[in-house]
Amino acid sequence: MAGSNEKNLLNHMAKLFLGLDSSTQSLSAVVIDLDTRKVVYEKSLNFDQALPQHKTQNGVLPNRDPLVKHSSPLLWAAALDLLFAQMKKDGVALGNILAVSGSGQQHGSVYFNEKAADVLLNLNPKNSLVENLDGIFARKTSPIWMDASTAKECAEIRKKLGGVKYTASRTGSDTFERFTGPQIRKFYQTEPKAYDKTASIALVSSFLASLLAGKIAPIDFGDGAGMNLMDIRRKNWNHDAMKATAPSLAKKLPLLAASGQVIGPVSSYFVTKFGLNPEALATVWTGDNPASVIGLGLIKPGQMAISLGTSDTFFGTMEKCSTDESGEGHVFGSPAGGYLTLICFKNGSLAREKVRALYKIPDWKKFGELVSQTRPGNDGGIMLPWFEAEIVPRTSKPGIYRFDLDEKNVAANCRAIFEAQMLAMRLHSQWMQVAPEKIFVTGGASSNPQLLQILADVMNCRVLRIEVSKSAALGAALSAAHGWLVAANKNPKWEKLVAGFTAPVPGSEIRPDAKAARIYDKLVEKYAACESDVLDSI
Ligand code: XUL
Repeated sequence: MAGSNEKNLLNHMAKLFLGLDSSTQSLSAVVIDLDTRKVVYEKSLNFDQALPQHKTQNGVLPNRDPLVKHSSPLLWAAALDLLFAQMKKDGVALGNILAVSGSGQQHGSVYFNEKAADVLLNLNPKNSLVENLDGIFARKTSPIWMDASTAKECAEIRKKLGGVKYTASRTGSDTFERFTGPQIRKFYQTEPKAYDKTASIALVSSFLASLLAGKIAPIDFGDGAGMNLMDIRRKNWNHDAMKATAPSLAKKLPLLAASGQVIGPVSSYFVTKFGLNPEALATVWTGDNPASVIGLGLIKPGQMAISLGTSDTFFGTMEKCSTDESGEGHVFGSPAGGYLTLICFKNGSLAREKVRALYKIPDWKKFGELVSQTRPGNDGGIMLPWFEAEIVPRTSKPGIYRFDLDEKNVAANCRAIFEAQMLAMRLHSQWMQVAPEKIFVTGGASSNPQLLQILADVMNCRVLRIEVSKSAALGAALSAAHGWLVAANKNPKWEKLVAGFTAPVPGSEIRPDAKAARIYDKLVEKYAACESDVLDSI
């Protein structure tokens, strides 16, 4: 428990808000006290460990096709039950929670049949969520953001919409394999009968919001923009995109709404079973990246952050909607209004972990020490660490490529993977045209000072660590508070709301080294040439 602040939990006047985050590998909860501006509780539950009966590996169901990555909506529902039970056991004052919001891994989709609405309305607290939800899905599993099996559907939709530039300017992004529209098209083409039986399509975020609200929840403008189906400027479902994707889609998509908007009181399932207040509000959820923008306090345009998580993402707040003509980056709606810009690299932590495992390095401290034994620029050694099909640059063929880099040199390979990841980030973020004076960094690998120095040097920018291990769940809790204040006509200001929750770690600032920065100015060109060579040859 953060700070073991029992007083806050027991204080009956406390204004508590719950934020949940259903990520690729875990479900997390953060409870905040708005008056004391403190996180009073946080907990994470790892899917593979807590729910082994669902047979996931790192949150993904095994599949013979390396491009297919699905997970299970029942796993996410079971995790929700388990986490609420844990919060009750830990003495969280669930009766004092005024509103709940959440975030989910983006793009993943859930397919309800016509029974779902009724079942959601009548969730029986005597049974588990898994038992309650039996028979409400038109598709058993959910394609998630790691899926790369829809290249054909992407090409078809892009063509119908008039090419990369038009698709991006209309929906915020070019078509991407993991985006929900191409995934829906594949489902419609490969399982037309099951598609016909689909009454409503949810994202991971809106699926879990539906359980909490006891009714089909809206999709928000942040997560909705990750579907290639929403008009990014008008923030409504785009007719041409729906038509290019699958028939009768307009009937199957829920409403669009702002995240944090009140859906209604929480379902009585959670009141009876776990002691939530019957007046607590269920609100609209968003994607994990939009929620992190709030959790990290990136409210002002131009504020940028890097999250070193399962995927590495580079994102920030943008005033006007400006899309990437080359089609690599994305624009999503921001929960704080306006827009957020993002690029996503699939080979983040999992790739770093693979290198660590490959060279049998016992822990990240040792990994960092090995990096210190090498020089910035790695004497020209470069690695392309595409352990999984990569999103940026786009390739459906996994592979590890080394240039002027000896496979047996352990220390050089440790430096090489992180240098490659940061060089890719620098190269592929040029379209954003942002020149931040500082970058906030978060996520598991951000506790490693050697890696942060590489980041500062490659980006030639000051780097500050924000120690919010659960930035998405915190952002969701703040979103719940925002929604509750709006509903109470309190006219909340985002800047005031996030203040105090998200200060950078004191003394964590890392400054770029001018000499190293010059080395990377050159190396980025070699890195770009290596990328092009490999992409041309595979
Ligand atoms: C963003 C993306 C990932 C997931 C990870 O577009 O696909 O960052 O949201 O959960």
